[in-house]
Formats: sequence, structure tokens, C-alpha cells
Amino acid sequence: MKHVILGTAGHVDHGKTALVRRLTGIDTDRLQEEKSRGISIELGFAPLILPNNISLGIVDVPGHEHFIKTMLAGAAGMDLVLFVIAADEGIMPQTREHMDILNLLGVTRGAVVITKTDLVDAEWLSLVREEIQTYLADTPFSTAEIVEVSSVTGAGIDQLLQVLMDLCASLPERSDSDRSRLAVDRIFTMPGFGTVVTGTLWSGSLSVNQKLDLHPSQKEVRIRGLQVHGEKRQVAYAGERVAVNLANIEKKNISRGDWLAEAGWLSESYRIDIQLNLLPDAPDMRHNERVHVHHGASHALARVSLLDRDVLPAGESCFAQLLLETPLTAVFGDRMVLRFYSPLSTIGGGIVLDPVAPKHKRNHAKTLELLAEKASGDTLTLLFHDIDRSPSLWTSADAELRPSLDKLVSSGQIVCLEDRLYLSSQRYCQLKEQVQTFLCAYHQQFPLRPGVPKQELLSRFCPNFDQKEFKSLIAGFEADQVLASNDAFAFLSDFHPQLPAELDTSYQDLLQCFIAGQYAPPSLDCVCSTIGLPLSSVEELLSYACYCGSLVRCEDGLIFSAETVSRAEQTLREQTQDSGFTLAQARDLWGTSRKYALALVDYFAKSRLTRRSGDIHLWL
Ligand SMILES: Nc1nc2c(ncn2[C@@H]2O[C@H](COP(=O)(O)OP(=O)(O)OP(=O)(O)O)[C@@H](O)[C@H]2O)c(=O)[nH]1
Ligand SMILES: [Mg+2]
Repeated sequence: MKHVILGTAGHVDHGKTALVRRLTGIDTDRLQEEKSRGISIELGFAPLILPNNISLGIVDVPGHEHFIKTMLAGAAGMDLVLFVIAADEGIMPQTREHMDILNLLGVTRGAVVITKTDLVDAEWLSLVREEIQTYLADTPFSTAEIVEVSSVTGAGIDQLLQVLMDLCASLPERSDSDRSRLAVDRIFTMPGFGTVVTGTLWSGSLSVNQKLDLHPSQKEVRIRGLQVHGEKRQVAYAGERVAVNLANIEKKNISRGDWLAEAGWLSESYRIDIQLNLLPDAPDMRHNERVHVHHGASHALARVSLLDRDVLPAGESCFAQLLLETPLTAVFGDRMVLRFYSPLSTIGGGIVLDPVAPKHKRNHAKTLELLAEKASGDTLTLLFHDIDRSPSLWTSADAELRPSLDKLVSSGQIVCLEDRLYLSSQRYCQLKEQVQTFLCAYHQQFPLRPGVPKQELLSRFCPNFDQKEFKSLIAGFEADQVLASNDAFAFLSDFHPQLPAELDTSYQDLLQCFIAGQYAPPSLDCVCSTIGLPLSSVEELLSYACYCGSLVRCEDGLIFSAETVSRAEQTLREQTQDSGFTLAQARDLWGTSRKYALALVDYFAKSRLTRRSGDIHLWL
């Protein structure tokens, strides 16, 4: 199902909120101040189901020039726009500024809506329409439908709905298989639930219990619950307006403009390379100009380092690096809007070419060449970003891509793992470092354990990987000598569990408990009280004893001394080597209970000493 974000735009008081109310029945001006001043201040949200069942999330933005920052936050995630112009006033300053912003953000699909048609006569309306058509000719909306409506009488609304259905049909679908990223635009606490954030899900999907990173603070959070327009969900999809109930975080630690993103994906940065586009009516831009940068719902101050000149004339483009005063978290291809520091006005925009850029020398041929390559969007670059954006490992059966993939591997941009599974080198190194650090700390905390259960690494560091992908990642790590592993555990290559000298006596006592217990091993409580250690320490000693082979852990958790197990086998073999045995026979020969006999018999079968034929266990 297609999920579409529909926004409003246009000058203050031109009827955006009234139009949303007419379409949805919802008044998005909720604040007391909005009602008393008669203008929108905050973003407003409402769902709209079109007659053909496509569900739209509407974002209503304020038109007043004081709230452009809020408008920018709302406009950044739009798929479609209702570009509103009031019939009685025509084109006004924020009509133009909003158009510039939409353009810079790449929001270029939508309908132009002439509102308040009930306030003007036919002659006036046709004059306004002409004025609008002339204005639109130089914008990406030159061929957009122009719909005349009145939110008071309802005239034109059905026609508008039809136009929206056509627009949705022509809209490319957002990909749910991209990595997940949500732009946070509201944060509140709900009694009984805790912290809730809302935002537009730009890409990927979100599911309950998923772990995410909050940027730019780099905090790890978990999704406790999800809602889309008041409806409870297990999964939310790209292009939906989502309310996310978060565990492990307080409201005060989140701000509008933060990103919730797939764990381990994004990095914030103080340096971002962009293709800078200056608006035709902006003042020329000098090198090192200080500007406001708007990205998604976030905002930062920055100096603009022009990489190949000292002045950029209005209407022109060049490569530039933003030197940010506070970090932003962007992705290749993201759009940004730049506003002048003083006086405040929108001057241009940027397309992100390197979200985590190194320091550059200016007028440096190699740097400019590289940026030109990124900006050109050639196949290699696009392929790389496809791989980089994939939430799990990337693969393709398309043989034609092989030469390009090989090129990316040999240039060090991507890594090829077993089974032709690919990921970006940056991500591979990031994972490698994270896993190494984790193993190091784990070994220190649990020196007696053989290592980390592999499944724990999977769920902790790459929850989106399937078993095959995980296996291939581990194989890559093993080849790079990051770690070693066996069936169950992963560990640093040079690690061996070691018994600290001060635990030696307790360890011997513990072994003795099991040797003495013979076919009826002691309970853990009993072991704890005999050797005088708490359960947690006893568990560690047990894990070590099993690792060394002094104790044997059977399937259902029952533990026997290795001595007992080997005696059990010997006794049984002496009597039943040729005939095989039943469970009851083994139990009687060992003189133990059914429970313990069953554990041992299962263990022999699992160790491939025996095989079963009906009730009889035959020796192999
Ligand atoms: N007669 C008439 N009045 C309208 C129409 N649409 C809106 N209005 C009135 O115009 C005023 C402004 O409408 P809003 O919908 O709040 O305008 P807005 O564009 O949302 O304003 P901001 O959000 O502050 O930019 C309100 O008093 C509305 O009742 C219309 O089609 N006909
Ligand atoms: Mg409004």
C-alpha cells in the first residue's frame, strides 16, 4: 500500500488550515494561541483517506514569516504539496518564499489551490488565475493542476480530491527496504507510557522492540510501541506519520530535529560537503559566509566554505563545505535549505554529497573532481549508496553489476563477504570495532566463559541480518582475525578462559560435588551452599568446568561430572554392546531415576554414540 505525506504551503492567512479541515474534518490549529491569534504557529497533522483508499498523512504548516523554521521542518518530509494561494490576495511574499523552499527541498509535485473563491467575483478570479499561471511558469509547478476551491462552501473540493488521487497514482513508492530514518518533530510524555516522539518516517520501516539510535546525541533507544494516526501498530512504513513510544529515554533528552535511525547507521558531522545552489534573487555569497542550515526538522548555524571560488553569484552553483557550529546527521542526496543569518531570508540550498566529510584544501583539483563525480550520480556512486543504505547485507544476482562491484571493492569503498554479500567498508569497520570492543569488555567481565553466544552478537549489532548474512559477516571477521568462533560462541582470537588462582579451591570443591553426586548430581542451590558462593559465581564456574570438559551439560541443563558420564557409558556398553538398550534398562543398570537416565541417554544420542530404533538405543 502506498503511503504519502501531503503538505500545505503558502502565505499566512491564505486558508491552508481551513482547507485541511474541509478535507479531513480536523482542525489542526490546536493551541490556544493559534485560536486567539487566528494563525497557525505549530505544524498540524491529520490523516486523509482518499476515495480510492490511499492514505495520506497531512502536514499543515504555518505561513507567517516568523515561523519559516517550522514550515521548513514540515516541508522536508513532503511527497506532495497543496500550494495554497488566496483568491482575494493573490501572490504574496511567503507564497514566493515557500515556493523557493519547496523547490530547494525537491518537493516539486502537487496541486496549486486557489482558496477563498467565494470572496471574489468571476472577473477577479480569472485575473488572479492569470497572475498565478504567469508566476508558476518559471517554477517546477508550471504544469501542475490549478484547482479553485472554497473551504466555506465546499466548491471545488471534489475536483481537488480527484487531482490528489491522480497525483498519488503517479508518485513513485517509497522503499520500505531502505534503512530506517524518522525525523522527530514533536516530543511529549504520556502518562503510563513515557516518552513519545512523532515524525515522518522518511525511509525503511519501524517495528515494536526494534533498537534505534537517536541522533545527534547517539543514545540507544528501544521502540516500546507504535501508532499511526491513533491506530496501534506492530510495524510502521516509510511515508507514514508515526508516533513512537520510546523506552530508555526521557523527554528532556530529545529535541525537534533529532533523528531516530537504524542502529549503527548514521554518524553526525561538523563538516558536510554539498552542491550549493543559490537562488536567483539572493545576494551573492562570499566565502565563509555565516548561514542557517535547515535539514529535515533540524537546524544549525554554519560557515560556508566555497571550495573553488571566493564569491558565488546569485543563481549559480558550486561545491561547498558546511562548517557547522553544531553537528547534523545527514545522508548522501539529502536536501538542505540555507537562510541568511541577518537579515533572515532564504538564499539557497544544498544537496548533500558527503555527510561526514574530511577537511578540504580549497581550489584542490582532486577534491573538486571527486565531488563532481558524486554530484553526477554515475552508476558507481549510485550503486555504492544503494549498498550503503541497505539495512542488511547487499546482494544482487545481476551479473552485469559484477565489474562495478569489483571496482568498488578494489577502491576500498565496499567489502565483499562470503556468498557475494556486500556492505560499505565504513560500516564493516564500524561493526568490527563495535564487536571487538564488546568482546574485550565481555571477556574482562566473564573471564570464565568461553565467549559471547553468537546469537547475542547478531541481535545486538546486526538485528536486520538473517543467519546466512550473519555467518558471512563472522567469516569475514575471522578472516581478518578480529575474532574466532565455534558453533555456539565468538571470542577474541587470543582469548582462553582462565581460572583466577583465588577461585581454585572453590572450583575443586564444585567438581567434587558433582563427582560425589554420581548419577544423581546435586542441585545448584546445594552446590552454592556447599562451596559458599552465590549462584552467579557458581554459574561462571560451571561454564568454565564445561568448557574444560570436567563437567558435561546435558540438553535439559542437567550437569554430570565427566567421570560419571564416562562410567555410565562403560557400564552400559559392557552389558548391552550388541543388543542395545532401553531407557528403563539404562536406568536400572545405573541405579538412578528416570529423569537422570533420560538426560544421559539423550546426551549419548546427541554425541552420536547411539542411534534410536523404536524404544531401543543401538550403539554406533
Ligand atoms: N470565505 C472564506 N474564508 C476562508 C476560506 N478559507 C479560509 N478562510 C478564512 O481565512 C482565515 C485564515 O484561514 P486559515 O485556514 O487559518 O489560514 P492559514 O493559511 O492556515 O493561515 P496560517 O496557517 O496562519 O498561515 C480564516 O478566518 C478562515 O476562516 C474560504 O475558502 N473562504
Ligand atoms: Mg494555518
